[in-house]
Amino acid sequence: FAMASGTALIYDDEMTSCKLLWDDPECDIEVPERLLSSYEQLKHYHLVERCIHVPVREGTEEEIMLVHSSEYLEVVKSTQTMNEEELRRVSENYDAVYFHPNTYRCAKLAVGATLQLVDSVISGKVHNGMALVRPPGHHSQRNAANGFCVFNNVAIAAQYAKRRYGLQRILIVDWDVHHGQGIQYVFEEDPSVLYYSWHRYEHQQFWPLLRESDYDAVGQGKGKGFNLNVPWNKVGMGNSDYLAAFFHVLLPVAFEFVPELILVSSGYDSGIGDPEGQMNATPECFAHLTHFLMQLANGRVCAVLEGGYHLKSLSESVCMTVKTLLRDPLPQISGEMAPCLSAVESIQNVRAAHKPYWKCLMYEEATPLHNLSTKSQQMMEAELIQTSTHPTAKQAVGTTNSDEAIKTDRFLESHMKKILFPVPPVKTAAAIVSKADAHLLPISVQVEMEMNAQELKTLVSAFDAELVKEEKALLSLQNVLAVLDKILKKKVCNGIAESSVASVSTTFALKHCFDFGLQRVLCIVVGDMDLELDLDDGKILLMNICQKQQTEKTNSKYHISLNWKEDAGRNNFFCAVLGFILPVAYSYQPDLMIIVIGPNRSLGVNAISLLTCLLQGLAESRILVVIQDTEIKLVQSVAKALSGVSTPDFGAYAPASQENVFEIKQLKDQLQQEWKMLRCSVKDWI
Ligand code: Q9C
Ligand code: ZN
Repeated sequence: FAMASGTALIYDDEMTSCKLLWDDPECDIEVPERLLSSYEQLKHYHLVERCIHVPVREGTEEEIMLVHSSEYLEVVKSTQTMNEEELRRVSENYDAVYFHPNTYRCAKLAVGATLQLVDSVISGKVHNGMALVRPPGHHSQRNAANGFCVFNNVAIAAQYAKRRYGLQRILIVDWDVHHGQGIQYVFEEDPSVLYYSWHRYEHQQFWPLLRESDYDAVGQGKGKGFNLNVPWNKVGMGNSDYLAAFFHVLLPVAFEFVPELILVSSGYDSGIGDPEGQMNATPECFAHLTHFLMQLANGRVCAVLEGGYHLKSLSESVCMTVKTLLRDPLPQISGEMAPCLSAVESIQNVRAAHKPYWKCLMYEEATPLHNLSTKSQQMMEAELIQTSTHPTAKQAVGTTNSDEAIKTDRFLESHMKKILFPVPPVKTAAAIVSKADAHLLPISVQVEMEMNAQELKTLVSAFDAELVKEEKALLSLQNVLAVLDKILKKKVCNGIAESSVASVSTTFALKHCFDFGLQRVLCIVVGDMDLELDLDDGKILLMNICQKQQTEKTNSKYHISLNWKEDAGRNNFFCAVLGFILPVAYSYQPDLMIIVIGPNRSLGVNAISLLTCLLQGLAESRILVVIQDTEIKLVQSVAKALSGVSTPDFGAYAPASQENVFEIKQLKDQLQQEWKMLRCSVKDWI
């Protein structure tokens, strides 16, 4: 069967034709330039030409009425012919809304653009895509416009996908900085739509000032457990806070939910420099968020623009999203990887509130924190200042908002130059032992060694004089070196090498990495293998996933041993990957990853592919996979994961065994001081 490929981009100039006609400081940030500058920047990075252009259309009345009342539709329709005076009067009936004579037309196009995207993705014409629309949608309600939103584009799209295609599970991820209360209201009692939103909340002091935006709004009736609110009680949340919320809240629940389609309420007012959000996430953060979502729902991700009011931050973040949808390797995420106390507190609260509804949270301690004393709060804050430097909100002292905005402009200008890198022309290289199997791989490059035999022998004998005499070992080292060399020289992004002596090959490869000048290599070993490595200097972080208890526990913080026995037929390794391996890896920030699959592996093919897929957010996606067994099914599956030709189907979910969960819990407690992204509870802060 042919896998859908390609990324849709939906945009039409006409959606820039509505704008604010009078003075209103509440609404003056929602401008046509939001779309224009995003599209310009996409052109600048040559992303537009790489996407499949899908035309917009108007949403029909019937489609709009999947969410809105006919009375409200008539009100919006009536604004087409109004004069300014009348437009002002209608606008005043709603909170933070303006109407323009073209608003109705634009709002219908915004709905239609969103539905065109959904049609393209579900029909398999494209794999994923983005719709750049105005006006935004997520605040609008059955009978009301609200917060610049007229028709609820994403909510309509979810209803449409259910009706037209019979979808049974849709995930809506709302990463806009505001709570999409409009979406929450539509699906509150609906277990077929899982709604996730994080938002600036500040204990209900931030707009829209609603009690029901807090973490304890979990859904109602049959929909209990299908509404996930992560309220941010402080401004200044950044990359590590957002990633922590993904690792510890959204992703475990989403993997358990098994969505068939993902709609993203893709607002970028949660990004750095935004005047509304006052948060600190840099554009590449959105690449990482997008990448994680692409591992679900067979990669069917539809991103639909909501907010985002700092033009430079908005447009760079839009580009990061589209670039990732196109499957480019990811830029390394910047900043210290440690969520702040307030973020961890919110995360703990949502996890506790959702414990009754999700198996992945069933062993959670049921302690929401709202009753923490001020005293211990203050103690924890003091502790926090010592343990993690966290960007605080920029309180503009003696500066105007526009000074702040220009500062962010300059910051982003140089930041993007630093993080963007030339993308290798080929993504995946492979060196496999039996050439006959090469055609079974979903990739075209079978790597040939560039180094001649003599050079190789010199290199190997410097490493181990005995090895040179062994034909088979030599071939293995050659395989590994050939692929590694291509990765280090950035001719490919990642690769796979078969080796009959994985342990020696890995030691050899690591040495080669440091000779090349790498600072940090994350080495994940699956199976039983003894690697003789010097782990004191922190240049290697060795994580061993094996079945048998490691007898002598090393005391190096750079050696982590995870005992994991995958129960037959159970698909539950993702709780280890999300709750443990990824947080540690993101805390470490490697320059390269080596995954070694040795003998007696305790993980199945699916689990290994999952690991390979999810780790691609790190080290600019540079991964070398060394496989000892010549097991073509495993090689094929890993090659697929690396090249991203298809998102592996991880199968139906089953909860992890109690032993496995406790193993993770224990390791988390033990290691969260060192690897701070592991934090999802504040108990050890007290
Ligand atoms: N004094 C979106 O981002 N601000 N809408 C109201 C009240 C309204 C944001 C301030 C912000 C609406 C799609
Ligand atoms: Zn917003």
